[in-house]
Amino acid sequence: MIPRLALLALVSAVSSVAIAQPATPLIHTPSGLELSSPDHTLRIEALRDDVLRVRIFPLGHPPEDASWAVLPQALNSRIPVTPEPTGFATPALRVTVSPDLQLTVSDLSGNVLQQDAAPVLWEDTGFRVAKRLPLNDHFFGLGDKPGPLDRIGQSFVMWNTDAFGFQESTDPIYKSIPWFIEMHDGRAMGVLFDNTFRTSFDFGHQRTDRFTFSAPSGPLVYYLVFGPDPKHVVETYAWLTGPTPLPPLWALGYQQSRYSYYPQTKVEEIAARLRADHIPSDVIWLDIDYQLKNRPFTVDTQAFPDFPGMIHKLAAEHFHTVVITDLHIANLPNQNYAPYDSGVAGDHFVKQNGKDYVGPVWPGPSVFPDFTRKVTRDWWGTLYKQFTDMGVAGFWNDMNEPAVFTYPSKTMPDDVTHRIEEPGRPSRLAMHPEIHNIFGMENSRATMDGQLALRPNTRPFVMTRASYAGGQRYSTTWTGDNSSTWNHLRQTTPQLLNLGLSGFAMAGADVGGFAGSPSPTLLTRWLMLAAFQPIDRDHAAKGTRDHEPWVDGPQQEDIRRRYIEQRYRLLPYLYTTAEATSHTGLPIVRPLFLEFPHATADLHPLDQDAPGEFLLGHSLLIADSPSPEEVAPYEVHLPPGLWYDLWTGEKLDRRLATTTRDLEIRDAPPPALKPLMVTPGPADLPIYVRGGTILPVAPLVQSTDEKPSGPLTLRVYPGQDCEGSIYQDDGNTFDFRQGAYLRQHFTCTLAPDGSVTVSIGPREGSFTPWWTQIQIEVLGLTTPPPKATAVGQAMPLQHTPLGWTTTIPDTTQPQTIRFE
Ligand code: NBV
Repeated sequence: MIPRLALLALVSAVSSVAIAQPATPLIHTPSGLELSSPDHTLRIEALRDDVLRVRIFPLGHPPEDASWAVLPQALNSRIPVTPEPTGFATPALRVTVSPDLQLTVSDLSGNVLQQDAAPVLWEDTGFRVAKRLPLNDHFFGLGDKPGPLDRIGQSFVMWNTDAFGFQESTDPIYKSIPWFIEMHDGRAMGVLFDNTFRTSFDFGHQRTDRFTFSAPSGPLVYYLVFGPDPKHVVETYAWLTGPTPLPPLWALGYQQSRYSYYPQTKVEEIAARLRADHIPSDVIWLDIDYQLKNRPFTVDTQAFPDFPGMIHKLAAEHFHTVVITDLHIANLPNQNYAPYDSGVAGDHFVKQNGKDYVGPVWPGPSVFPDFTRKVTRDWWGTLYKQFTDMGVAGFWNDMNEPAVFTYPSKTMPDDVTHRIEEPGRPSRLAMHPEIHNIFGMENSRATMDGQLALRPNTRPFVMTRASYAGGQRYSTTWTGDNSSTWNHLRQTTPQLLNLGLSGFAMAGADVGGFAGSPSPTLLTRWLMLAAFQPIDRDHAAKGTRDHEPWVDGPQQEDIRRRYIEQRYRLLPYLYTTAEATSHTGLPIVRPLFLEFPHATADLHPLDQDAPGEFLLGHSLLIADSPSPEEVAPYEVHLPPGLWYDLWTGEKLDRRLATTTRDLEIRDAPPPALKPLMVTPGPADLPIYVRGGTILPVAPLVQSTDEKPSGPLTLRVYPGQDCEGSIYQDDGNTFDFRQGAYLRQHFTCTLAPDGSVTVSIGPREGSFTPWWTQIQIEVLGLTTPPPKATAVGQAMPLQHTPLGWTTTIPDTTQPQTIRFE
């Protein structure tokens, strides 16, 4: 057998000969090139220095220049390139092509970033792209597909599927996000394969020396997004497809759901108990049983005799209500069912053989809106009026793969036709296999746009189950019908991390598990962990045991409450992170490699050693056990640098005489860091704060409607590049766009004499926050500071369990406070 390395060398030698040959028909274009073989044309365009669009199409038949995923401004962006004999260069990349249309992309230092392994394989209407897979390659992304964080060695299919009871090995599940990040030696390259058909991905599963992506039909178009920093790749993906917008603040609160809280008295009882038990909470969810016979946009008035009154009462108790609105409209001609009647009047349903396609779902025989038409989306949006008028706060789009109770396909037949009628793209008919994977995304888009039309100055909250690349623009999401098992608790981490890398920053997994009944300890640990995930929503299937925080008695409830309270105290940090996400596209929860791509000696992603760990924003590291079902010692792999224990304030120096910057110099790989051994008790979850963080913390509230009473605390963890910031606004409207927000930046410096100076920067924006005082709490000081001074005045100092603190009035002006 030829060893793999030798094989790679051989393949590389063969194709470099091919690349060296002059590519006669090569045409240089202002922003790229075009090259034709006897039957196909390769067209490459540089959209930016670091973004290429690659298309290959049958000679003379360029594909439609349109995308459901990529924003028009990105699609139309071009930069001038420098022509070269066998390709071109941008200020970041060098592209070389061979006469058989193979492609090599390098950085300007000559590092090959990606290289075709073979010419494109064409078969009937389909094709396969094959790229070389060097050793030590790692792959991330593809949304919430289950399994380990790193996709290496696996293959996947994109076909949105109602996957009740999915397991780690189940594929496909609900979403299709054909976007992945290849990490090699700490360098990142992203690929968006923008084809909506049933595409396939193989990351060294069939052949260890190749990764491939293929489609049975549709255009061969993909975008290459160069880092080398993985954060830059994720940010650029947001440039291509849009970032997750700023959610309403309440969406970051604790959310209580079940299939189904029913009847009205039960809903009111749950809300009352949450308040009586002082479980901070913001949202109550209503599943399909609030409707009459499962018909979307109806209310079962027997079970809910005063639905609007209930919504108002919940709002008065500071609960936002989210209701489910599935997309299948009951097929009820002549029965005064308005969604059906108005849908038929506007010809809004998808067709089969020229007639409305009818398929069975929850309401029985149902028809399905044609969401690829703008007029249909606009009509769908109007259906929400009765609920928005009542004050329903958010909407839940389930079953939109679309799920249909026909077996074995569990979806619409392939001969269902959709009409694409979309501003900015050619109108035409499309068969279901082309539309299937974007159907759920377009459903959520219609819901979101509908909210914006009905309540133009309220930030919409939509949650969808199915989606496609770019769907984060329209909706938050969750991972569907998971199970109440320890494995599924563990699965939430890689699923939410990969979703975040794939654009969906606002995501959650059913807390406690949907199918089955969690044991008391499983539910407790799930509520503990989910307190640090973007969406914290407890949800359960019909017939399972109760899931609410109080169900297993006061001891368990106390632990659960403590973690939810911690989330609420950290809301200023969480909200500031979410607001940054809405500009940068960086996820709220992050794998370690995203912040520390060079943390290991051989540059493998640190996450591989630490499967229970993730970062919440830039500064907090959650280190759950890889086997949370037992109280047993495990290793915590802290990235290099200084870290502090969130709970005790203990300082952990992981510097080993190097700085993070040193570590990024590839010639000087860091020595392996020794992991920490921890054995947390059943009520403990290790969390660490990155040295150099200023963490904004609020007094506890019972809901985000409540104004915190007391000072804003700035918890200062001295370290390198010490800084922090806070963003605040009314939490609900778009007034921030007119300047009604507050943004403030903080820094700190640690002098060689041990004194710490904290600077509060100028305020940006016109929003008046809840605090009038700022408490500054400094951790990690080895000797107690004799005094604190602000504006030359001595301030009273206090010792807290975590460090030393002083409180100053918030003058709204920049201030400097010294602990010396
Ligand atoms: O609407 C009922 C459920 C819902 O609770 C769940 O979250 C969805 O994923 N829905 C699926 C339909 C039925 C599931 C058995």
